[in-house]
Amino acid sequence: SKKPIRVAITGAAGNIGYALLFRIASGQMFGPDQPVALNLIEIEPGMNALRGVAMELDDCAFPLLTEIVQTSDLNVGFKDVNWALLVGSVPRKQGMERADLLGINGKIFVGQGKAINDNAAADVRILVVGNPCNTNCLIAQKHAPKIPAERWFAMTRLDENRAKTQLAQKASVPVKDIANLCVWGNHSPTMFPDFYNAKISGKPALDVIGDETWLKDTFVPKVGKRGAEIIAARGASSAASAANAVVDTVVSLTTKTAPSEFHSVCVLSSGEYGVPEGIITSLPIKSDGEKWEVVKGVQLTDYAKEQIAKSNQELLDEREMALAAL
Ligand code: NAX
Repeated sequence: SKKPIRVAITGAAGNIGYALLFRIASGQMFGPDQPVALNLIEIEPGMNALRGVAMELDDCAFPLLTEIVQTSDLNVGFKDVNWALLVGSVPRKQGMERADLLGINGKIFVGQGKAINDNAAADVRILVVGNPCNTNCLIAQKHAPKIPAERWFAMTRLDENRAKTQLAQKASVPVKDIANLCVWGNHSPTMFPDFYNAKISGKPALDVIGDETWLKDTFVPKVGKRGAEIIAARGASSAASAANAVVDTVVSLTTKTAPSEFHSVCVLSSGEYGVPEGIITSLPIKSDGEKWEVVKGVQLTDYAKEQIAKSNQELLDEREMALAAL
């Protein structure tokens, strides 16, 4: 029988954790024949709730779930993990400056980076979800010298999925007919969902929608502010859709991407498309099932380049603030 894939999830007792764990344990992340072991990591105040979540996992009797580890000790939590999903982080509270938030989380992600470096399996891959996810990912990566830089990811797939649905609804087509929707930049309201390269039923989205003003002035801000819209309606932030995007991201990185498709993943930039080097920024990515690469030859309009540059400038500023606060 197959060796289980060991997955660490931080913030496992939180909202996203509650929507995510059951999907991993049921086989939706690594497939119906792949056993999984879950290393659930929480801070001390979350450990009680975590015990409850673990009991529920037990009560699902998932055939693929071989083991559940519950811990607040990072060295235990990241021991031998093949994937680390870093979901927990400290949310921004009223009166907290952006720099404070970057500083607090920066310190947390230094510790997590070191613990992953020292304990994880040789093939570990890391996806950061906890915000500010791009900069948190960069800080952790910088503190894990043993782990190749291409194993670090941050999540913009929820933004991609949101953008696809907005285009599908506008064009009155099923969402499966939308392709090549790359979100560029930071996972923040400055990200740019590139509608110019998006395809609707194989045709350029711009031709099908026929309204560039709507795309620029309604679609882009709608995607950027979708998180806030969900909070206003639900009284809590996106959880099931965020967990779904985590599953989608890992599936996209571990299976072969369809020939002309690509997906949005934040990776360490090495200067592709004129993006500054050394930031974790969202780019169009495809995978052969093992290795991923940045898709080449995507044409960017001047407007797109301007928007992407603004979002990447925000990442440079975040990096500076986070490093200054360490
Ligand atoms: P919750 O507050 O429900 O859960 C977070 C959990 O993390 C809590 O149980 C808390 O005890 C735990 N935690 C905090 N610090 C920790 C640490 N240092 N180590 C381990 N656990 C820790 O938040 P939830 O709704 O689950 O969201 C989690 C994170 O995802 C937030 O930072 C949120 O901003 C971010 N999001 C990122 C998205 C993305 O697309 N990249 C979208 C959804 C979400 O907003």
